[in-house]
Amino acid sequence: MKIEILTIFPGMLEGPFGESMIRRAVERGLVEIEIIDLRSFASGRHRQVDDAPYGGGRGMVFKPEPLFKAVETLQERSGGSRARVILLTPQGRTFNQEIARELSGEKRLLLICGRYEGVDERVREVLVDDEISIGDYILTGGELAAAVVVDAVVRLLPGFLEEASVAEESFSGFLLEYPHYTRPPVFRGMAVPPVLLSGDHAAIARWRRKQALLRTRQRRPDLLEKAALSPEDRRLLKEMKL
Ligand code: 9D3
Repeated sequence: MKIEILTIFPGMLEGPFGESMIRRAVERGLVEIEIIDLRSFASGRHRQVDDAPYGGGRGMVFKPEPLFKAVETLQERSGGSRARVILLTPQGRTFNQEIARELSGEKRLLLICGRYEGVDERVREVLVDDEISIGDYILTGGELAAAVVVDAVVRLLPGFLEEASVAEESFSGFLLEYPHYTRPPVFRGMAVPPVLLSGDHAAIARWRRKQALLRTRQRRPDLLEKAALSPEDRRLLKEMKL
């Protein structure tokens, strides 16, 4: 996969991709990530990318020319394949694992990081395939949102995770995790649940499933409705309601 990211603040993205697991994925050739300064497509002495909104009002709006030039240049430069163009904006559909999965199937993504009050509407109409928000809170721009999207998508690329863990993730739907423990067996008087030390793998699996179900019901009942529950799961939950 190739991911291109258009931004007026390239420095905000270099950190997240120059570290950790995403960097490993780049080094292993699973993905190529290119951060492109939108200003390099702006003309004039000031390389202006934004301007005041027609009709008045606060703030600034991304001008159409640099974005058209950038997107058209990037699309044409890799002849043949066309990138899916995604605008990061508070007005987009809310990002989730299903969207991450959908995007992980693309050959090329071109992410545009919004800023200010937004982009000229003609950009949205002509250039953009998809608009994504990462949630209902206000950021200063789309850069961190782009980093979130890239992180979630790249870890789904073939070869990043063990195939088994990806399959497990999609199978379990979205239960919250069971509680985890590691050594020591007693820490400041707090003991690890004995079943985890029992060596009885079936009993451990049952205990973990039950904890995951209870935790999900308590904290995120909305997720429980979408989860694939077995008859045994439903029995456990019913039992724990009494
Ligand atoms: C003045 C009204 N604001 C809408 C609530 C306008 C506005 C706020 C924040 C316009 C742009 C921004 C910058 N945010 C993003 O570009 C952004 C974002 C976000 O703020 N939250 C969640 N996801 C995203 S994706 C891009």
